Amino acid sequence: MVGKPRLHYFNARGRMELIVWLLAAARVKFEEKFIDTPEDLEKLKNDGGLMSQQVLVVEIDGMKLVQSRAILNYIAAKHNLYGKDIKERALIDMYVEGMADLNEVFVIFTTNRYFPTFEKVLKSHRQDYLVGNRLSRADIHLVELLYLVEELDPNLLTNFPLLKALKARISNQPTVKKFLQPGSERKPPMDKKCYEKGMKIFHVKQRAQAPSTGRTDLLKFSNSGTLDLHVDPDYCETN
Ligand SMILES: N[C@@H](CCC(=O)N[C@@H](CS)C(=O)NCC(=O)O)C(=O)O
Repeated sequence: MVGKPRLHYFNARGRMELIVWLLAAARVKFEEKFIDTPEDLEKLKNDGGLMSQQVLVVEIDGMKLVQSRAILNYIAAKHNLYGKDIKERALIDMYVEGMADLNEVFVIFTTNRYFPTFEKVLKSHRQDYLVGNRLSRADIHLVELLYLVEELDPNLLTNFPLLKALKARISNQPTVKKFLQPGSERKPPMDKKCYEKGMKIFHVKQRAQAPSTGRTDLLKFSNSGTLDLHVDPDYCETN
């Protein structure tokens, strides 16, 4: 019998968070092996199986998969969260790619360009989900982002009633509801301590200048030490 998927990453949201959301929504139990030190990362690299010496890694169904998008595709296809045919899949891919863009840009851009787009999609068909009137990875991805954006500013969804309704609907699905309870594998926003630990593990150099499209220039810590915006995974610029 094939065991539970095993997720290797450091103990933070980063690139793994969406995979964790998707597995939880699909009611899949999994194990997490956290990379806590630079030595843990070295060990993973030396064990082989890392295509380009980068993590994350997910051991699943006898495979060692890397590349977060490939992993998300696999999980979505396996658990029926990827549309009923290739046309629905194309729509899901289109939305998911939009959401990936959305992850890379500033909040103001997000609310001005992308939120109206998804609000319009929901308005156009008046269905409960983005595609095919049933839950797909696109809904999970969008709701994860809505939570993230609301952490930054609870008012950002004010003008998007259908997005808010989607968020409430998905959050009420039993699997997601459970995942949103304290004590689940869902990670908290990154704080300064966690950020610095990640920098150390991945030998990341802080960029003096924020990239024009990245979110790193918004990496400000509040007095409580909480990050105002989560770290753009592409921020990992190694020595
Ligand atoms: N496209 C890859 C990117 C993976 C990636 O950039 N991983 C970073 C951590 S966030 C890493 O492994 N950095 C260490 C290194 O490059 O040596 C994915 O989506 O999984």
